[in-house]
Amino acid sequence: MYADICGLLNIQYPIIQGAMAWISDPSLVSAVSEAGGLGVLATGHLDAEGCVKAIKEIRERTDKPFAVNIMLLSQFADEIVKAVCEQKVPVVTTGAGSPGKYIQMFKEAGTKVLPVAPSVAIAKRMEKDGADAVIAEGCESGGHVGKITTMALVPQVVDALNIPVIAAGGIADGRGMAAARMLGASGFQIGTRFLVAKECTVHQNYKDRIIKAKDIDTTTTGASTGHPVRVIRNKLARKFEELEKNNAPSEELDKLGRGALRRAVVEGDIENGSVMSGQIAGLVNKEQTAEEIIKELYEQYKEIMKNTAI
Ligand code: TUI
Repeated sequence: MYADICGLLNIQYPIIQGAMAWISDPSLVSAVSEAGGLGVLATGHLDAEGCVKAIKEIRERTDKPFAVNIMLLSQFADEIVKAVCEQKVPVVTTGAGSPGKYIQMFKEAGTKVLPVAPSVAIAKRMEKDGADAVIAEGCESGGHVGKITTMALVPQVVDALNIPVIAAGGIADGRGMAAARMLGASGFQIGTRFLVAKECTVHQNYKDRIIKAKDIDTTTTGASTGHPVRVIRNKLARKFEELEKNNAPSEELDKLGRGALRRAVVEGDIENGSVMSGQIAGLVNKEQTAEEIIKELYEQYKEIMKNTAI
């Protein structure tokens, strides 16, 4: 059941930094990879040219393996896939759709493919399409989420698949990693905790809001569009809730959402912007370097695993 994710990805720790659009840029990605995890570049806000520039910047900062995330709803997904293959990026993760039609291209480029799957059926399809491992992501995650919790999703995906499973959603410390390991996960994807890394260039207001967050501070908006997104509840989220309660047309919701993530990440407007965050934000309470985060996560995980008895 357990697989060697470190061997598969050529990394030191089985810790994968979750891609966060506008947020996981070369600064964070290279810091995570340099510290022995897998840094993942988000490209949901980039075109192919921006993506290649970011890849080159990562390579100037580290010679360790890293990944590029392809947000499959992006209008630039086709050209980003082409660029990623040309650049011979070692690993891709995908989100918000199925990467099936690109898998052959990735294989030819020698790129490992780790799609996010929010259900057993989707995970099985991804295995059949040739994924190297899947990221089973529960709805505790920040950003675009499925319907099932990590606790329920991970063991069901593990049982249904023969490829390694990486758990995501609700993990921010060694206890979460150990719990996911018990469910059969071979690796751990962590987003919200890395959002407050010192090397993360997100606006300070965004970091401070995550550090201040309590367990019940997130909500999901946009379910009526088919793409529910987990965010910190704020003025924008309340506007979404109001529109959805009144069955507003999806164009109106799209208009409200346009530019909202950039507003929070770049401008620091955490009331009118989209502050995407996982439910575990309540556990994230200090800024540390990516290296400190990884070392602390792994030490805690190792200690728990060593002392685990029935
Ligand atoms: O993709 C994410 N998280 C994201 S993407 C994003 S940008 C965005 N903004 C507004 C609306 C939508 C996206 C912000 N956060 N996580 C991975 C993820 N993938 N979550 C759920 C899925 C997913 C959903 C359906 C993966 C595959 C899938 O397959 C559907 C199918 O039929 O193949």
